[in-house]
Amino acid sequence: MMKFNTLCIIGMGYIGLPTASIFASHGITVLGMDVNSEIIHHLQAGEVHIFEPGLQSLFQQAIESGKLQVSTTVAPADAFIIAVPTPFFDDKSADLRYVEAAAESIVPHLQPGNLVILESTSPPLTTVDIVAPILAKSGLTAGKDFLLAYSPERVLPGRILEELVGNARVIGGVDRASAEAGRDLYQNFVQGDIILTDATTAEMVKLMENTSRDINIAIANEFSRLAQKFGVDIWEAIEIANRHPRVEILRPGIGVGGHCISVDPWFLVEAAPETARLVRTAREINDAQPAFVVDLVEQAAGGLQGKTLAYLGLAFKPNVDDLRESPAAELAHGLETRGATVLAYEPFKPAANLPGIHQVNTLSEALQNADLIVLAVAHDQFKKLDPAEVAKMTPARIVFDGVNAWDKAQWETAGFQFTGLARKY
Ligand code: SAJ
Repeated sequence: MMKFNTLCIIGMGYIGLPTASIFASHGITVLGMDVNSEIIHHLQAGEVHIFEPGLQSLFQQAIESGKLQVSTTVAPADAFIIAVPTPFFDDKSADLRYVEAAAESIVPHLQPGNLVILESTSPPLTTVDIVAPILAKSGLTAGKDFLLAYSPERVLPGRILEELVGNARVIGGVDRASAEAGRDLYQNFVQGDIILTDATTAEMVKLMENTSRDINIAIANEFSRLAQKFGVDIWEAIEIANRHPRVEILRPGIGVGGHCISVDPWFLVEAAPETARLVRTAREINDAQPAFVVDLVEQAAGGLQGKTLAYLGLAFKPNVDDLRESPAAELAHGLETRGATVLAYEPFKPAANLPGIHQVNTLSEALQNADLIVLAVAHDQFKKLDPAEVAKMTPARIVFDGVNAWDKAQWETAGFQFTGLARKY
């Protein structure tokens, strides 16, 4: 079994930072590196720059124990993990510049026997066709002089720390020794099964997981449009259908966001456009969902021109602070484009500075002059709102629940007209 004493993790974001903190808390000396000096500055001051339950205290302990340090430069280590973002360009092709830059930054430090792991979600063949050749600039060959593997991260934002430890982990090596070395590294903290395979299979597995979820949400969203057309309450229909032992329809909503599910399927479409047809269609359906919901809100409001909306939530899903690819932000834009003044309240990120979106700091600021209340994200604190209390804070008497988080009867009792996504009124 290989022993790793030192580890350098490149990218201190949603994956790299929790991973660095966990490794450090298991006795490994970790250097967390990020090219963004502002992030490193915050971390050096002991402040975690993202919201994830339990992360701030785990990070602090790791720093105080001396096992975790952060820096803007890479340093030699027994193993390197690349955990940088893989966004896409306007044409939906994968933007691998961060992955390439991270691999380049390892080159001067790479020593025989080191292990390099790519965690960033990437199109099939990235590890062997892109990362391995860059690392070869060191004069060392992957699978011969050093070990190289792909290990996708599959944690759910909001539950990252539990899932990092508990989830099954896939490690795909460029050869068997690389996969086994990866297992030896992650075994330091992973309690779930560790499954070894080759690098390209591991890349494909990750994309298949998120793509299948995207497709399942797309059918739920399409059902919501059909239900709207036929005057059926989609939530009632799904509940009944899901009593079938082999049916499990997911939740329709205002769209699909985040940095994973709304991005990853494009990597398959881009790699094989003629073949990945269902994948593309599902993406298009989910991307069009905010526009569909704009029409519903417009109907509920009796026109949007000149209306003021108390708009609750901008995050891409409940109880996270992540606004990347957020359908809630897109819906807000769409409503403004139709002439509404949208006062958006996002408790997890009160000052996100999204272009064109007017954010307010408190719920009451959003509510005080509103004509209509729109629930865009089912944060716990919004779910818990008491309609009778809300009624005292606003002149609005119509609510639109885009995510089926509120109880219709309660809002009606409090004097509101209740509308929502594919609801029967
Ligand atoms: N959503 C719906 N309806 C649903 C479920 C989700 O509209 O029934 C929406 C959410 O509101 C959100 C988007 O889909 O906008 C994605 O949310 P999510 O909770 O399904 O997934 P993510 O993006 O937070 O995390 C996913 C997870 N992948 C799978 O469940 C297959 C996670 O395990 C991955 O680690 C993560 O992507 C990633 O990093 O790839």
